[in-house]
Amino acid sequence: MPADTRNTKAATTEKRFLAPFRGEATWPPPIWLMRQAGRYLPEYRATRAKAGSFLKLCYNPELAAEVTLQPIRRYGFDAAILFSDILVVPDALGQKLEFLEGEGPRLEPIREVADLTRLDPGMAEAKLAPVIETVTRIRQDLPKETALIGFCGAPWTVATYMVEGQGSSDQAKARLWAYRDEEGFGQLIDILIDTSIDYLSRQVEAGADCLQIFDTWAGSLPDDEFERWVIDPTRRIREALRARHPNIPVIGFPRGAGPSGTWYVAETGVDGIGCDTATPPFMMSEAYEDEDVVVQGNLDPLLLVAGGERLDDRVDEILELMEGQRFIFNLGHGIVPETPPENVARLVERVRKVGA
Ligand code: 1CP
Repeated sequence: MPADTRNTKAATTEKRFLAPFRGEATWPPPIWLMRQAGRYLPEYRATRAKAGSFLKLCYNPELAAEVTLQPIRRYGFDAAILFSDILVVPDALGQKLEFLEGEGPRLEPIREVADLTRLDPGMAEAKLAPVIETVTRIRQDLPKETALIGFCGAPWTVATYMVEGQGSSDQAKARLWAYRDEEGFGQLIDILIDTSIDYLSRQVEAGADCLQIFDTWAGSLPDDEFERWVIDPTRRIREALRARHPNIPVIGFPRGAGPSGTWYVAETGVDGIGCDTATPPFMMSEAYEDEDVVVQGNLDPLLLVAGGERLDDRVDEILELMEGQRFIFNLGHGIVPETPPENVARLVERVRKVGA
């Protein structure tokens, strides 16, 4: 669809993706997908093989920029997301990270306050320099109508990997440390808050237009702990970024937060709320109406594997539900490697057809 047939409000902003953050319910909604660069794309697999390993790919500015741009070339999403991983932050702090083929990340666990001496926050800026260089390169090569999203993991979620030493289903070791030694665990969270503020600021200075904070394991905490380890750190990051870069919107993704999502939005001051797959329709369309926030979400990534009419029907339902609101179409979690690339094309085409 040529740009001049889009609604006039959208045409007033150069990057359609940013329109909802300026108060415009632009339609069709902007679209990007979490993990839009990844193993489901053959060109990603080829570039990753060239890099040698996933982590080497993350630290190679030329190749990381290339995989960031691949889904933009293929699908013309309204936003690109920096190709990296939330776990480069612990790696940069000095906690050795590896990705085992087919198994996921492994870190030398940090289990108590004494282990924090193994971290060296002073090293982080230099170690993350290649990621910032990636942002600079993406910015140079990205079409000017495409926004660039920078990101980091939220302190709570990153801490769960640092404490477990790998992914886990219940984040029990981090939760237990936080109960047994709130002050000590708080020191780890403080290090992550400070490092994340600097890291995100530098992504903005290198060209990011928007930031997303991934709190994948926000849903494992009861309310007091949710406030202490999810809301409070995110609010501190949000406030510090506002002071440094007042016009850069921040999207929070507190996966699994359920009804606490509205509390999270009200207290953290995020500009956008990423809704997970389980967020019910009434919450998507009504719960955030009184908050000054852009809603993003929440198609089930498995519908993108299934494809066909089930996919089409659900896409239509989400679009009908959210029409007239400040909305960004996305998945409720990341694309899975089994996704047929043609189903992604089908989704993008269907979203772009509404209101055309
Ligand atoms: O084999 C491969 O090529 C590695 C697969 C992969 C990819 C493509 C991993 C390993 N990370 C990524 C990229 C990635 N990770 C991005 C890139 C931008 C994008 O296209 O979206 C982003 C934003 C992330 C963020 C990330 N990493 C999160 C938060 C979001 C989420 O998915 O919940 C988390 C929890 C991670 C950790 C991680 N990285 C990779 C794996 C397999 C995991 C999960 C580990 C586990 O819990 O078991």
